Amino acid sequence: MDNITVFGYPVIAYTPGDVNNDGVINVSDIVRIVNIILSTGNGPTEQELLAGDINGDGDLNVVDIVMIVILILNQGE
Ligand SMILES: [Ca+2]
Ligand SMILES: [Ca+2]
Repeated sequence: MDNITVFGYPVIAYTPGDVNNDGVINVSDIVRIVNIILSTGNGPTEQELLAGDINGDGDLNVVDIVMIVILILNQGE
């Protein structure tokens, strides 16, 4: 088990679902996740992994895409 020491550990700021970290959750974030899953372009940063892994299972896949779509739909009300 890892030490629980947090001092000096870099804190990564992220918003769940806001994968590209532009302040809004929209189709651009979906596109980014799809690109990550398909391994096109640059690999995911730690921030992208944290923001994109909505269900927290440590992986980016279609489940996270579905959950972000739901987030997008719910924020438009
Ligand atoms: Ca975004
Ligand atoms: Ca996930």
